[in-house]
Amino acid sequence: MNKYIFASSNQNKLLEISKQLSGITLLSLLDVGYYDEIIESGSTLTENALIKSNTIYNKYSLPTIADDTGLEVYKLDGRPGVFSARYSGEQANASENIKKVLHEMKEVTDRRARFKTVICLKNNFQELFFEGTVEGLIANEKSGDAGFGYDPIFIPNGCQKTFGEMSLDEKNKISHRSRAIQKLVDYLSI
Ligand code: ITT
Repeated sequence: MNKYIFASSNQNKLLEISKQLSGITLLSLLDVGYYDEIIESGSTLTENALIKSNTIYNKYSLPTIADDTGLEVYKLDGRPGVFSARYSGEQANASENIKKVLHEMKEVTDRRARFKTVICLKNNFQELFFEGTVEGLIANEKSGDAGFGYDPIFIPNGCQKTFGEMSLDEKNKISHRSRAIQKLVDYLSI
């Protein structure tokens, strides 16, 4: 009964949330044999999280959890935000996206930014959303190769190093995603 699908093709996300969600059976898209791309056509993180969870729920009729995350840089008016995955182009990879942010931030002294995660839980009677954020700064250059995505350029407030220089456990103690997932854990009482 306690089976949920995690509607993400990002294995790093799965790795990050697995421990916190050890009270349920979490199936990945690989586990259920879903290999198609889900088009994230929403204009907000919430809309995209809903698109992902609806797509998978409608196919498998199992409770589904989806995650949409963005990096919001204050001086870039909240960009890359909902466009984080394809910031430097449709097929962009993490290092190209990082390069673009660092370039845009070259002369900028106010380096405040935050990560935001919206988790959507979709089951047969409801859609619920759980949000988590972490505030920090954009580093002057990349540092560390742990984590994924924009981790090497994000220094959370109160820390002297980037997420890219942290172990999984260190990142999970303070991350946007772990905060959002904790709200889900509390809701599910698991
Ligand atoms: P799914 O949609 O399949 O879940 P995705 O990697 O496309 O996987 P998002 O759309 O939520 O997920 O991610 C938007 C971008 O933000 C993408 O480039 C990620 O690499 C990056 N990102 C997401 N979470 C991150 C995190 O915790 N640390 C650093 N970068 C992150």
